Amino acid sequence: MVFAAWGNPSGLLMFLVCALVVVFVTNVPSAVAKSGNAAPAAFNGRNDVFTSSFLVRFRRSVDNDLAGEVAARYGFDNIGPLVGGNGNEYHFKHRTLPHARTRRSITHTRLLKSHPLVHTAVQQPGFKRVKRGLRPAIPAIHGLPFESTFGAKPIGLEPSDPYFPLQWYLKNTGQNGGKMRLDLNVQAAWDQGITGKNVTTAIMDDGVDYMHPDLKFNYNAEASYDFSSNDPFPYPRYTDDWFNSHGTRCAGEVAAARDNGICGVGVAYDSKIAGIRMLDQPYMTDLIEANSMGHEPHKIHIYSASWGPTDDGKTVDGPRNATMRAIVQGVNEGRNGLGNIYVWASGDGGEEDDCNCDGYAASMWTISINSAINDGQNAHYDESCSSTLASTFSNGAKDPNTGVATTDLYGKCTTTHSGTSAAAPEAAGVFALALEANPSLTWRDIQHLTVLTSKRNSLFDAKNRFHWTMNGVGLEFNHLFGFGVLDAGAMVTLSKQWRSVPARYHCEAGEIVEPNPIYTGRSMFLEIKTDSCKGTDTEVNYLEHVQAVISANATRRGDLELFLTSPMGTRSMILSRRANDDDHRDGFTKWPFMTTHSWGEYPHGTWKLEARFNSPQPRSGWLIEWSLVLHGTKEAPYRTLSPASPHSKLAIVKKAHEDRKMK
Ligand SMILES: *[C@@H]1O[C@H](CO)[C@@H](O)[C@H](O)[C@H]1NC(C)=O
Ligand SMILES: *[C@@H]1O[C@H](CO)[C@@H](O)[C@H](O)[C@H]1NC(C)=O
Ligand SMILES: *[C@@H]1O[C@H](CO)[C@@H](O)[C@H](O)[C@H]1NC(C)=O
Ligand SMILES: [Ca+2]
Ligand SMILES: [Ca+2]
Repeated sequence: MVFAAWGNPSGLLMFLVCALVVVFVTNVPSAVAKSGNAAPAAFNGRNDVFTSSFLVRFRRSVDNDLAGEVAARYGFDNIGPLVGGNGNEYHFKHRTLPHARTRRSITHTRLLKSHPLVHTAVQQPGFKRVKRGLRPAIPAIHGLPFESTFGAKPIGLEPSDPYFPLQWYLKNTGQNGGKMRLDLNVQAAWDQGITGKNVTTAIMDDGVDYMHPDLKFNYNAEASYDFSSNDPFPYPRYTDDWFNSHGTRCAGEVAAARDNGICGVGVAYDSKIAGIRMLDQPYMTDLIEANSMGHEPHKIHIYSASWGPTDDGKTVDGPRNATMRAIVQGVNEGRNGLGNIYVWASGDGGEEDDCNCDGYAASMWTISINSAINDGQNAHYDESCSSTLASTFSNGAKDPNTGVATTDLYGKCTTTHSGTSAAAPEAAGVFALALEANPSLTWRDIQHLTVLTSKRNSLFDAKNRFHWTMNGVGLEFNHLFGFGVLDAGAMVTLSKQWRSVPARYHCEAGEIVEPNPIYTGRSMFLEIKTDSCKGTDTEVNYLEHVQAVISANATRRGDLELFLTSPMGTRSMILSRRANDDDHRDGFTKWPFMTTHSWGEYPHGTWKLEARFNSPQPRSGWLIEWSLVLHGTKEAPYRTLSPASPHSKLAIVKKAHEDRKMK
């Protein structure tokens, strides 16, 4: 057994970046999450190219005009300041360099650096970010009958919109072979008069058809922007295969209008949507991602993303420097200090992929959402991972036309939206309802509310691999679905009486920096014994997220599996087999594997890490480094809340917390 050395893990293994190797220093916000100390990720993917975009860092803060003059002198356009750059950092784009080339342009970098005000200039790598979901179908012309009942929205009455009966994810009556009452339980929220008023969700995607008659009155133009073509109009680019319908479909799920005789309704049909167009360009850059995620953080409450690194089951990629900084800033300072809510689609790589290898989905600062279909199974394209917090719905089981019914390009409606793409915006809509019910909820309150009010309902693993399991404080979780399906009614009810949870701390609980070999046929175990920083400023007694930051390599990375077991006995699969991942060189470098499964648990004691190969072939590898980071509170959360029923999750966790204190 190897026990952890105490102390600071930094500085031990900072090393070269080669191809997909990721130098990912764990991102640990300070106690009250105020200082935004993003320890950034630095990595270049093997397939990266170099774009015509440059990050220019000035020696001092400069205004936009001065930056523009400097840009113009060397043949660049000044795209504008970088979010989080304090007026020192600007995004320049060269006027004639090609979109993408395989080599850096030293000449252009040197030119920029020759200016006395310029400190550094970094040509931006371009990388791939893909929309989740299947290729869009061009909608048929639908001639659905409907009777309009304009006017008041009396309690208990269903929306009259023609597609509402098809929106089984809002109200499942068993239509199309679905399971009755397996839905988001939105009517129970609407019946409390909560419909998303005064809440804005940004759809970070390929644009939004903001002239769509079912969206235009809920469009928040002031909070919208087009970062793909640098103008205030995030309208989707036309293609004849409707490739750019993704954002419009996602927008309708959140905020399509009610009782107007058009399409269906959004989960939060009185809320606003902002369009942030940032996909649909030759290459993604860190600067575009960063500016998108940090756009108007006081006007935008929720950011919804249904895209990410390629779901090929072999990519290990995540947010890069500027993007990481923008997310941390959004969480710490956005919404006037309450923190922006980032909702993330967990991924469509199916069982071949693991969303813990997607640094956006696996981040503690995003809420990663998986999907279920209308009879309670997971969808075949769902990825699983221990960082998923909860689930919503994607398509129907049998009929491809029973996807998510929502708005489509050019004023149309669709019934075929699907993928975890379709799931994330539903969650954004539910969170918009919670924020109307209680506008002072913080980003962490939303996560706690999600854990406490999501339901197992009738969700199950179609292949019977992952079962519902109780964690150490009685919370049921499933590796596929997180804590279950969102329940809008329950979330709104609990939001109303919610008091913000106590301050959050991060405790560096221990680390093992010593290579340990792993061989086929035999599990390798490591242990870290921790008092979770007892008696220090960062004592954690009630867990939220847990990160195992790991460096490892293997003769075949995809055959490596990792499990983390908490002192209370909860076993999280933090890395599953990825059949397509044949990497034998890069391994993982300080990769922050995250689990939500120990939520609410007491972290003192021994944490076990198990590494093994899942392969009939002989494999070998090294677990090079493991550090354990615990996030949570010193004080018990939920103390002021009174559970509605002794069987509620809130009651169960509160009792578990009280019972432990008695001991
Ligand atoms: C990202 O940040 C790290 C650490 O601060 C730095 O070493 C690296 O060069 C940065 N990468 C880029 C592309 O700026
Ligand atoms: C709506 O939200 C804004 C800021 O997000 C706030 O200033 C305003 O008071 C809110 N209005 C209502 C009616 O709640
Ligand atoms: C894997 O890590 C071990 C231990 O650090 C090292 O000796 C070995 O060279 C690494 N293998 C590869 C392929 O990088
Ligand atoms: Ca409508
Ligand atoms: Ca993935």
